[in-house]
Amino acid sequence: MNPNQRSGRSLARKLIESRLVAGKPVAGEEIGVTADQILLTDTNGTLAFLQFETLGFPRVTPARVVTYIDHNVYQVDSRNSDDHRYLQTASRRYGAVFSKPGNGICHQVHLESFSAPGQTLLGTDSHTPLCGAAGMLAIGAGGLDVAVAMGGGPYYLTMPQVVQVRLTGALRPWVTAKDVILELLRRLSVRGGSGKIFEYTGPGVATLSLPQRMTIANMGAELTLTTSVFPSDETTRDYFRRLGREADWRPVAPDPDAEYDDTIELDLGAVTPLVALPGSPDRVVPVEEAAGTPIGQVMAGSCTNGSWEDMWSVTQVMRGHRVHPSVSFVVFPGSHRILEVMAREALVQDLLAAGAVISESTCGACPGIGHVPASGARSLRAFNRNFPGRSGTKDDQVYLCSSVVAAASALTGVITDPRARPPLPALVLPPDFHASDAGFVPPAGSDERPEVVRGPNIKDVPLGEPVVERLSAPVLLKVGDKISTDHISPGGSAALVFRSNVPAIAEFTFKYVDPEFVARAKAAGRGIIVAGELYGQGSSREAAAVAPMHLGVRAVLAKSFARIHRANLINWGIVPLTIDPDAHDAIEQGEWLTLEDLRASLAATGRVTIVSERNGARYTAQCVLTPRERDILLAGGLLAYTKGVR
Ligand code: MIC
Ligand code: SF4
Repeated sequence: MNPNQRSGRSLARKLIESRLVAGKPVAGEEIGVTADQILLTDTNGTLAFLQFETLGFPRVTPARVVTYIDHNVYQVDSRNSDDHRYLQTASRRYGAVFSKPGNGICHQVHLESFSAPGQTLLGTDSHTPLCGAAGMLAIGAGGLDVAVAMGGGPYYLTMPQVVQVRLTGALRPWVTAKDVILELLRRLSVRGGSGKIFEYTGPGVATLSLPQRMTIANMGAELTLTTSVFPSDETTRDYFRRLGREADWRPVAPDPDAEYDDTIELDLGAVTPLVALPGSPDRVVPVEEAAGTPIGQVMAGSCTNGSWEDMWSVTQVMRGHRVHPSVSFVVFPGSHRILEVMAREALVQDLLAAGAVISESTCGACPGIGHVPASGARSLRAFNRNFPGRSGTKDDQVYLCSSVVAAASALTGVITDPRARPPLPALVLPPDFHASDAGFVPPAGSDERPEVVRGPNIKDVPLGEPVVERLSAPVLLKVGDKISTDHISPGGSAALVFRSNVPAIAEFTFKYVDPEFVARAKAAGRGIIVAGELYGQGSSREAAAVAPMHLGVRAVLAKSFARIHRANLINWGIVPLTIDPDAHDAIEQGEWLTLEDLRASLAATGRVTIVSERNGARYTAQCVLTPRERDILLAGGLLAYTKGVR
């Protein structure tokens, strides 16, 4: 081989290099990429748009920005509606398409209506990687990072390792794409994808439909992956044709001799139906082990399993049968388009006849909005997350599974292995997914200046404080491993309604972990949190950083951090310090710690000395920052930094 010839490039690398504006694409180094497309939701997106305005941008720069009203759709009073009206008027004014409530869940709708192989997508939601199923580089981020990208700035991230997941074989009857991603969670745990992109390769890829790829790419978020990517091939093209968007399709693929940082082999034919036990998406067992467990509630849909294919397979199982008397069975189609096609193809009537409740196309029960389980009841969900309390019930027991396990169990009232049933008929795709586009509102022209309406629920965006030279503060809370953003800032309608109102949402901080936390933080004025591995896993919600910041939290000492949450902490001026397990064991809740020479240490080596006021013990903590991150953090976060340099 010619020694100057470069080795083949992975698809992920090609996508990154095509939009690279800063840094070198070497794993572990900071890079900046531009976003061709942006998606915003009605939870994190509200703060993101407020921040976009605070930063003073005149109009969005990327060619396609879409605001989705999909999470906070059930309104019990005017507060969500206030936020929706703000988002609708801000979208119109600043150049974003607006997707109305009920038009569908952002990821599903975005894939159907806007995804474009070869382009980049940044979203205010952690499941943005779903569009990686169509050959996009699709990444979830916190609201401030998205606000900057909306103004045309780069999105900065650490160049991930690119791991190929080599698929062979084909799925057997009753085994689904959901079982594939649950199998990866079983093998690798929720930490397994940290700092990585999974690129799916091998002959098994061609056996997976586009919706199956969507499920896998979507739920890669639960592995803490930066994103997942599939090639765009003839299967993708066929789906785009049915969507009426073949013109947006183009092939993208890795080079045949592409090099990867690592390889995972996965035989699709060896995967079996799986269930995640309550508490974490990686507590995965074969369905046989959970079979027979009584359940009071079954849910199918969400951004993970809300596709046409999921709805079709659920209907095949339900047709001609009745939901078990002790079960409440609710179906959340991923988009209005899917619901419209379900009506056209006569799926709706079969589901209704079986006793299923068909919800509006929204996130609904997934982040705890509506259909909250009774206390002590078990809920089986073809969704993606089951962090404690997320359903809206304290001490909830949420199991995760595929759509067909959900449907089979809805009929029996217990978790059921569907493999005893005759196989489903072969999937029939409708000839086209043509549907009304009445759910989209286009932006105003750039020469128009329509009014932006802020209702009383919209409060000012707070500003972080510069990092102090010497931080002396109590440990407000000590927690263990895998604390998710659902633990820090819970879902549920009571809390989610305050995403544009930081003082109000701060009252919910760590509600299910320690109901006294907020009072303790307020009394102390300043404080520190001590945590274990993967602190802040899960969602991209900024509330999990900005609310603690509002309550005086100035540093988090953790064994490790999840990517998006670490970025959110820096963007809000909270110092994310890594400590070793011995320090975690030794430090006690309630004791005072002093972080000596904090500013100077962050500016120099990133090595910070911590002294226990209780017993004089000294620990070393580490905060490895890029120069950009360091300047932002020291200034008190991105808004404070931007104000300072203007
Ligand atoms: C989630 O699934 O946890 C959410 C609700 O969609 C969040 C977004 C949010 O909390 O605003 C996410 O995934 O990022
Ligand atoms: Fe909505 Fe649930 Fe998907 Fe989050 S995971 S975007 S709450 S459906």
